[in-house]
Amino acid sequence: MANAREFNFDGLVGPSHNYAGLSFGNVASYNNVKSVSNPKEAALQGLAKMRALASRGFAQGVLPPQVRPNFRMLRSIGFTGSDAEVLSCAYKEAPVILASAYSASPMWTANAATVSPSADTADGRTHFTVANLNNKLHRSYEHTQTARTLKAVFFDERHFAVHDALPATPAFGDEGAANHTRLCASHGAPGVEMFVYGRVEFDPDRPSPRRFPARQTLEASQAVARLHGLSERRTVYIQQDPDTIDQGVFHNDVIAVGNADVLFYHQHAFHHERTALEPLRQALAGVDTELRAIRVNAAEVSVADAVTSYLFNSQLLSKPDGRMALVIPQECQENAAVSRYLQQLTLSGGPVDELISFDLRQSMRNGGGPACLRLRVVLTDAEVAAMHQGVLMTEDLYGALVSWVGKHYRDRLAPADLADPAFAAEVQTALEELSGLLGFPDLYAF
Ligand code: SUG
Repeated sequence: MANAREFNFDGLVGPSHNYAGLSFGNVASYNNVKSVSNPKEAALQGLAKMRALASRGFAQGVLPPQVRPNFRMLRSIGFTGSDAEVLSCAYKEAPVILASAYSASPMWTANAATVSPSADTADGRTHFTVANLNNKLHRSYEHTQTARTLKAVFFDERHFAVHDALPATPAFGDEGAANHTRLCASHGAPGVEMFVYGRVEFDPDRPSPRRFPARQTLEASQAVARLHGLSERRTVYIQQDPDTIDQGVFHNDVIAVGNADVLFYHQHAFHHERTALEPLRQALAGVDTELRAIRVNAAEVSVADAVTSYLFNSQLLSKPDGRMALVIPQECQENAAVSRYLQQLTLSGGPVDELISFDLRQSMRNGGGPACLRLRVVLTDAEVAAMHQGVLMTEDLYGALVSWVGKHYRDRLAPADLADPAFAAEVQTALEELSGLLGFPDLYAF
């Protein structure tokens, strides 16, 4: 078994981070519509998390933001003339669509792709399928640049396969790693890949949410497993509880997180909870692993508290001593039920013995917690050596990115600022400089 480590690739928050209420079904996004954002603070909060975890010895990388605004999208729906004219007409006629063209949503890299490490795949390569994110306009065009970025980072086809997004149609709604968890004895060993879906396109008898959309389909999850060459015995599909989606749990990573042999989840995470995890237990038995389940009862933490605190959108990280740290947003400590629960969790003698808390308020106000901000990629030493090195987090890179943010980012962005052509030019200048900084001259197709 090869020596392998889990890397977390966090999305660097882009200069146009704003609150536009674009994600129906995501309570925070909806509640903060049109409030003034602070892109500089957002980027620095994200970088502080990356740096703190890297300095603790957790393997950490960064994925760059995308070009904004998306003029191609705006022109494709009939806005014409100079760039300045496109912006001003879009602002007057369709401000929500303009905000969509400016969204910094690629920061939530848990939605960039689904990743299967080489220990799990038929051809022994690490496979990525870029998520189509077709449920929301502002996320539906991320995949083009995401594929370009992942192909640039994981360019060596002897080790990596980056698949383009699935067909962008409701049957294949795919939100990437936010609905995928890998359980295993250790990161380098063959694992069981658990796909969690919200609905089934071709089975009308299956329950689905009534109020909010289910973004991930079973058909999409199965397609990803096929593309990656996963073994049937080590792949399980579990349905999310539709009532929980209707309470604002728009991705499974808002209600469950797994790491190694531990699954930390809420009582109401899965449909038919009593039997839902049986296939997972059985598949794990096939790799001589027993599931360590940490089930949180609704009486201890309600679904509403889980949604406001983002308790389960935490990162569960293995430490060298075999114990685990839970990386939480500070909102968890501000919620009485959740902070009580967490205190008892760390003292219980179970796998989690440490909490690491971050202020990620800017991202949280759009419904993005610590786990949304990162894409996990398990890599062997040979694979690490074969990837682009410029995205690995070091003190030098951290320092360079902090100065870059300081130079280019605004500390206040209101909806009307999106109509200003000077702002569009500022974003472009910033990204041109960033691609040099990360050692990627052709990262963007401006
Ligand atoms: O897709 N919010 C994102 C949050 C993604 C969270 N990711 C995970 N759970 N893995 C979404 O709903 C809000 C943008 C706005 O409203 O301006 C937004 O896209």
